[in-house]
Amino acid sequence: MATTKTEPKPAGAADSEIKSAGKTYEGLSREQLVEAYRIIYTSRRLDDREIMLKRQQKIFFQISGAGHEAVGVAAGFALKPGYDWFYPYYRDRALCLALGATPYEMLLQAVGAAEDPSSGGRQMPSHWSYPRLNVVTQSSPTGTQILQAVGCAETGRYFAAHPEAAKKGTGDYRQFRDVVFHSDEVTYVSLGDGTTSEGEFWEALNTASNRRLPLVFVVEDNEYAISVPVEVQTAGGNISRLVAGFPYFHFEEVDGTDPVATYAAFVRSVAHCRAGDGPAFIHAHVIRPYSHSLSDDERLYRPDAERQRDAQRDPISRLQMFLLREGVLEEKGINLLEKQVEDELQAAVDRALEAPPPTPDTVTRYVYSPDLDPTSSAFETQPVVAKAEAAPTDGKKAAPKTMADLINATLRDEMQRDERIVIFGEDVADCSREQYLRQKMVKGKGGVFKLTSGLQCEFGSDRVFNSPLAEANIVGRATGMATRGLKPVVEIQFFDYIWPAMMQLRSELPLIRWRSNNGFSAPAVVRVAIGGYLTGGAIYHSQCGESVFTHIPGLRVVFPSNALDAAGLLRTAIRCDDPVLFLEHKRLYRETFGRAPYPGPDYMVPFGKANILQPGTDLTVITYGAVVPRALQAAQKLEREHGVKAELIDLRCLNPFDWEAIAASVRKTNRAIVAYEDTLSWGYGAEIAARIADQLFDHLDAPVRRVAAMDTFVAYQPILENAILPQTADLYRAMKELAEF
Ligand SMILES: Cc1ncc(C[n+]2csc(CCOP(=O)(O)OP(=O)(O)O)c2C)c(N)n1
Ligand SMILES: [Mg+2]
Repeated sequence: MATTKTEPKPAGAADSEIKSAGKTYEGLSREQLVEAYRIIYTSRRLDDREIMLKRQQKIFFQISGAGHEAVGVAAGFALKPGYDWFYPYYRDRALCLALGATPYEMLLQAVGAAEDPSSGGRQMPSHWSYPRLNVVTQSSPTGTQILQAVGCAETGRYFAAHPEAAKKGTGDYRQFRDVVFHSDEVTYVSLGDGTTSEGEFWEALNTASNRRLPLVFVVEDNEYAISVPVEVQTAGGNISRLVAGFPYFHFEEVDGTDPVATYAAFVRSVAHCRAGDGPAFIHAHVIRPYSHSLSDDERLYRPDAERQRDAQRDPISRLQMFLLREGVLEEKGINLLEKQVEDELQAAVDRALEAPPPTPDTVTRYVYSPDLDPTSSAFETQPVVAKAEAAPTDGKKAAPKTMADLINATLRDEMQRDERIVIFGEDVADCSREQYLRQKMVKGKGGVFKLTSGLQCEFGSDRVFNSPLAEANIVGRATGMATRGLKPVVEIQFFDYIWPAMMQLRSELPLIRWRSNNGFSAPAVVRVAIGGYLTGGAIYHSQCGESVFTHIPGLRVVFPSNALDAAGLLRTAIRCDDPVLFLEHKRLYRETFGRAPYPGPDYMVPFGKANILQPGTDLTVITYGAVVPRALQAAQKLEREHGVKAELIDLRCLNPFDWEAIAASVRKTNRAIVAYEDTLSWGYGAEIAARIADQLFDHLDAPVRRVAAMDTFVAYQPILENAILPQTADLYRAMKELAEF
């Protein structure tokens, strides 16, 4: 940042520049000030160009960074592209330009070109993603980037403490995940004033503070969220006042239309973060000289007088005046610079308009990893049962393990094998107050179902730890971590409480790869305890709802019914390169059904391969999860009593699912039932039934039936619970009727 007198004089520099060469402005040299003006001006004029293109219907959307440019330039100068990490929002055009993105690259996104480096024509303009600069793919839901930035900041710290973990591994996702980190790296995240109303913002502040993360929060306060003014969003109208109580923060409140003052605020904030003292919060007061976007007309809710008042603080005219006043540039120099920018932009627009669009045959590319296919035979291994367990010397066979045991063992084995795995969630640690464990005062908890028991004690508190009671926090941070090469295996305590994380699960985690055109990816594992049949679980500890998640492209959804499958599928989930929702039925955790000996540390089951639990010829039952043992009982009774042989298919994996196995079976039996625990209507079975009707119509001798829960909630009283959830008797009845049809 230091000025050197030997640097060439910028084009059009004033003569007085020679006299004051070497003078700096809060550390910014005169050359940097000229550069700042070039970027700010480029940013604004690029917005103007896009607005024109939109009006000519040559691009399809526009949202500007107008009025916010000085903040972007200040941040870009204070931070290092390709070294620090960036979670900007749509107004950060000037930041991205300052970091090294080009106007041409931005225009490629505006026209939706195949070569658009941010998304390959998949996202709207101003949804920044530049892997080479460490600018991480951004989306449209306001505020989802903030918790991911927390995870990103945590990752840099983790790798600094575990440098070995950053090395490439073999036989799993690590082959395709190069890790770069710096022990003093800083993460930048920005948002608008309106977005401070999102709960995830507060969750992020809390964790950043609690963990003293090197994370700079930047609130770009233009006093409006579309038409809603700041005093409606923020109690008292000033966000700085509300956040002031968070410990370890460095706080700045600054006029964000003044690049020099804003730069100084960034320099102090970044120094605080780099030194490891904690996060920083910069509240930058900016203006919004244009409407929210081209779909908005601000004259409907802002009077002229207010807009004129804002215009007085326009960062372009302010910096222009400053340069003239300080003698950095004369009018001639400014005109020359502006002309250069206009010429460059014209050339960039002309080129971008010629750029070919993506072809429709590419649309499914990068929904999942192109590198590692979890359905492939690479993920198919045989169980290796230790001799001592199979044929012990004392003659007594070791007791087979429960699903809970084998999930715990798989987590342990994988953590041993892969130092990039971190586990967090509510209550998953043995004991957050480590001293109690050290002094052997307590045994430790390790999860409300004890699935993570002993892992903190074995692998340390930076690899297994409790999260706050906030599900978006868990999934958002995991997404940020996975984007940078860690393998978070997080736990949602009850499926019933997954919904606060829904925005992250629906719109972020599974989309990172597709929306960035494979620029980034986030192969995290989210383990969730799901399901009913608990006798007293009631509404809020018994829910299913898996079809909500199988409806999300990009997310693998797994639902094992027995201990061995749980171990094999969880290992595949951890080693694969896609995000996975791993559903664990609470009722099956310790069930006698489906116990198995420990299958060894490399046992894997590929995704999308069903298990034919029982072969049959008369009808096909397609099911999964806790309905599997119930369907098995019903099928056995039916065979005993009526000689009907039902073929029982345990899907094991719901997305992808094993259509081949279903089709082969229905072609043989000509009758099909889809049985699942979730409510009947619009459930997982609807898709399977529709496909059978659509593609196997000629093979059917009877209508496709479904057996599922009633379309209501699971009640507390066991009499009601039994009536609501599908029971063995219901399955038996349906199977018998179908066989007789
Ligand atoms: C979760 C969510 N809700 C609503 C929207 C629609 N929306 C887009 S931008 C915006 C206003 C954002 O205001 P602010 O955070 O102040 O940022 P600014 O646009 O003013 O820079 C809204 C409501 C959205 N994108 N995401
Ligand atoms: Mg705003």
